[in-house]
Amino acid sequence: MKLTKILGLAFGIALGATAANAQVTLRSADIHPDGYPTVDAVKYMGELLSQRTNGKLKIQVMNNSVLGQEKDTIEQTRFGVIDLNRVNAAPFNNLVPETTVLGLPFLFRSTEHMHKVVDGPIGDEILAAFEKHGLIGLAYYDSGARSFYTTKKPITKLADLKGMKIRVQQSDLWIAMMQAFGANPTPMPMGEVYSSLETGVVDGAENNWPSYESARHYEVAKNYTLTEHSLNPEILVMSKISWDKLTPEDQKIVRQAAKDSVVKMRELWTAREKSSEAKVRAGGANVITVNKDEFSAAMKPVYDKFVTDAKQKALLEKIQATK
Ligand code: GTR
Repeated sequence: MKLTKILGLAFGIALGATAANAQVTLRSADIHPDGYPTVDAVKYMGELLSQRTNGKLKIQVMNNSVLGQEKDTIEQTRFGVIDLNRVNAAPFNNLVPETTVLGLPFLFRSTEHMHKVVDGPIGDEILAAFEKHGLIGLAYYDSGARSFYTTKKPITKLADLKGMKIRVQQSDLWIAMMQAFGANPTPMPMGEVYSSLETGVVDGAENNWPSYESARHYEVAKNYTLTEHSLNPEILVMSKISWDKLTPEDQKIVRQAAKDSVVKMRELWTAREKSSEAKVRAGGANVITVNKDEFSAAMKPVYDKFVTDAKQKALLEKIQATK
């Protein structure tokens, strides 16, 4: 073998060793169990990242709440202890007020409408608002429509919610929304909901089909009322501290892989909504349809409280005008 070839080989191995040393595994938090669409979408993003960086960047999804409940993991992500985090928009509301608009009750006319908004300039603007809070907004994932479920008294009309103790996510918007529905809001992390339903700390909660099913809430709260009051999406964020350690080229790859995982997520989500619905129906859930107009008519105080200045009003109009 020629000397240059031998040197070349040695150099290649040396380079390989350097690349191996520079390997980064990003830890990603999620409260959901194995197989939940958000968990699998971030795993898929990890595969894309690994392919596109020749194994330099990888993702380890630490789901099942092993890193804590959402509010806590958001803080840890801001401090760079957790690199990536997939959380619903609601627990971000108080930290990043720009996210609040996405959860407004009966705002989106359909999933397509929500996609149009988050996939366009409004979605980008809201993602950009994370940066000043130590987070990089990467992508929106579907979360379906949220509906109420109760342990004892079924909700068949708005008046049934009067005085009911309903668990909500830890967000001022969600507290105000429950009050406008006439209910008594009890904010708490998702991990406490099952036992709170079981022991009567709350009379009900609200969530999409997949979470109602995967968290087994349908076992203890059998009445599922299709109010479909919010299409609040999930948001995938990265710690700005972790982000700043990446080269600009790798940052671009991360952003693109996150965007590409959205396509996968939407497929997974559509399938899971159907299978979860089938599972809870088979499990004995009492699914109730209601006159949604009556529920949405009660939401004016929420809009009055959260859409106050000219900027927010203009944003709301832009969302409503999105075809
Ligand atoms: C789920 C969402 C979670 C969490 C949960 C909740 O739909 O995926 O991120 O926010 O709802 O109600 O706490």
